[in-house]
Amino acid sequence: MVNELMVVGTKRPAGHLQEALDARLAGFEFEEGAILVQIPQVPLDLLEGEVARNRGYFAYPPQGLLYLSAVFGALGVEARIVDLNFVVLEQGQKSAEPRDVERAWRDALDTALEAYTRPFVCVSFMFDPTYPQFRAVCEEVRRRRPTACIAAGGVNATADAARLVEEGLVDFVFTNEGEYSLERFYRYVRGQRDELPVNLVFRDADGAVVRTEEFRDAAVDFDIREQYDRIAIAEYHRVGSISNFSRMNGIEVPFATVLAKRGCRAQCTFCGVRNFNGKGVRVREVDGVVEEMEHLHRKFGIQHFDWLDDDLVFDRQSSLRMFRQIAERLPGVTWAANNGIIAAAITPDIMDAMQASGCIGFKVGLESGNPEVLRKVKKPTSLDKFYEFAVLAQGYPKMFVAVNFIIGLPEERFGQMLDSFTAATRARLDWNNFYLYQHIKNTALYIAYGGLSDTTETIEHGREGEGPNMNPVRGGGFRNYRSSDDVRSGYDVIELDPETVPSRRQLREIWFTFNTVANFLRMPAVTTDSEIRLRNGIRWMEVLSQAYPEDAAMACVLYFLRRRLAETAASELERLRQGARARLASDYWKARDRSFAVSAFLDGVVPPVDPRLARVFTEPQG
Ligand code: B12
Ligand code: SF4
Repeated sequence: MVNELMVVGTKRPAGHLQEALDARLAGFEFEEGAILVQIPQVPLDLLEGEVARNRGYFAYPPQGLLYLSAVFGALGVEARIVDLNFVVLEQGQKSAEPRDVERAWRDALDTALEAYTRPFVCVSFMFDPTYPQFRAVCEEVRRRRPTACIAAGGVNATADAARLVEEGLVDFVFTNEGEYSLERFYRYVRGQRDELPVNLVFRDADGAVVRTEEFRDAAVDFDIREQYDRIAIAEYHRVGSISNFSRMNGIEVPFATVLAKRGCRAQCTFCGVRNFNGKGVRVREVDGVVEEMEHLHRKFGIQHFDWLDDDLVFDRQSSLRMFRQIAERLPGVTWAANNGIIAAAITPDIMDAMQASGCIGFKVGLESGNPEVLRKVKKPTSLDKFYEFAVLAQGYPKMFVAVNFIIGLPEERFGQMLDSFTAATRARLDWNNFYLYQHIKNTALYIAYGGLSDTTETIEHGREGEGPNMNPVRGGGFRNYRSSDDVRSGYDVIELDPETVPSRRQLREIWFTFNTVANFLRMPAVTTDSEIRLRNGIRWMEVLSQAYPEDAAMACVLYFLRRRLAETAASELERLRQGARARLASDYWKARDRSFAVSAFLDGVVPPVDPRLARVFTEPQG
């Protein structure tokens, strides 16, 4: 493996930029030590102790920071990683009182800051909704170490770079991937190179935001094995999960993430990968990837991996080689691909190799069941290819397959959304994620429809969830639901004009109906003949139900599935049934039950689907 960073020629910069940079750098110290910070991913006032104890929040190891810390290592600068998300989740399990949680992360940050007088503080900022946490962390650093240089990087820092420096939250933003940019930055700071750093955004002496040249095609083969010593990698499973897949595997199973490729062959208009990572896909050496996994397995007891790749099976031959090496060198480990695989690229030999190497499940993105929408968003698949894949997947019931749909894309009509519902019920994959479209900065759709951003929503704050990534009512869970006259709900959504572009409030109800029918009333596990599928369905629903302790539909289906498997003692079944009944007692769930009759599951009956909706899909037989 190599840590060698590729160097490109850059024209000698115009004098102003260089002067501005030199003036900005003056007074900062970059050699004493670097503190690399992952910010809390959950808004502190919404952190729930029970969910934290159930490990229902995402606990992703800060993979980007491990890569950066490898660069600091190569540069000879001491670096420490502070994962404030880990700190917050750990504290949330003990006491989720906002005051206690806040004190915990501030203490952890202050302890790291105390180790240096003028550290170089690098803060990762991945998601727009975490801006309040990002801001609070930057302000705390400024307060404690006013002369420290603060830099931000990450997908959202890249998209919002000008704002962050204008607000004075940070001194520099490093856009795009950080390894090469950091190395170039240090060479400049150390006077080893005349050329300006790349991908750097800052303010000049007049307060104007300036940028250095953009570069997006850097090397990807880094050896980050030693960097895992800087985080409590063996402990992440104790504070949260990385996906419903990791939870299905058992919440006591230590997990880690791994990245084999950067970029994606496609360029979907709602996705920022191309703008962030650049064109094409850069593939790591297979040996390096598998050695990293072996290291994690042997040294830290990691048993389960999740890929962070955007295009995991790009380069069929190297993918096959990688899966085969994993099967050979890491027998018994499991893995999942929560970030999704391009369905059209999955061939039978890839499926075989995936299964043999320990894959327990993965997602694929179809996004829409409407051909016009698919073309418009430039999704690299056709409906025919998707259905071909869906048939293939039926032959591999051990791997739990979920498919992603987006509803509410700009200008998407209700009739087109119905096509997605039809595709979901026809494909009969194990689970369907219906996401409400959210504007993501730095994507082709955002650029085209920028003005829409204030009408869109953010997802539910870092809580693990496969279906309700958007709960009908946020913050208060299912407690504060109010029906309203101008929005159709339940099966009445089918009466909407197919040509209409639904409002955001209407979309929530469409989401609820699609989700309830496709994932609960007609979940394939409810009718499947395959025992493995039934067992997987139970595991999936069990872990989902822990992350959504108030959801009555989940509890009713779970009861039904356990009864179907006929392995649960009568007393335990009765306990489940009573639990579901208790969830159904709220006004919210009473209203929902009147629409969808989910409580029929508790009598051992699969609820019928209203014929108005049933006519858009074919009811599964048997
Ligand atoms: C893991 C992951 C998640 C995890 C959370 C990760 C975490 N930290 O907690 C979960 C599953 C929770 C998640 C959720 C979502 N995600 Co996500 N996720 C990812 C994923 C797959 C991997 C991230 C990663 O680790 N990458 C690998 C490391 C090496 O890269 P990195 O973190 O970007 O770090 C590099 C650079 O950014 C930079 N860098 C980072 N910080 C800093 C700091 C400094 C100072 C410097 C110099 C450099 C630097 O250098 C690093 C090394 O090159 C990415 C896709 C991808 N492959 O990156 C999507 C991605 C980040 N997610 C995305 C999206 C859309 C979402 C969701 C909205 C999806 C949804 N509909 O639910 C939600 C939003 C969650 C929220 N809170 O709002 C988008 C982009 C979002 C954006 N802001 O533009 C991405 C890019 C996927 C995509 N295809 O579009 N996600
Ligand atoms: S296939 Fe997935 S990762 Fe690739 S561009 Fe489309 S949405 Fe993004």
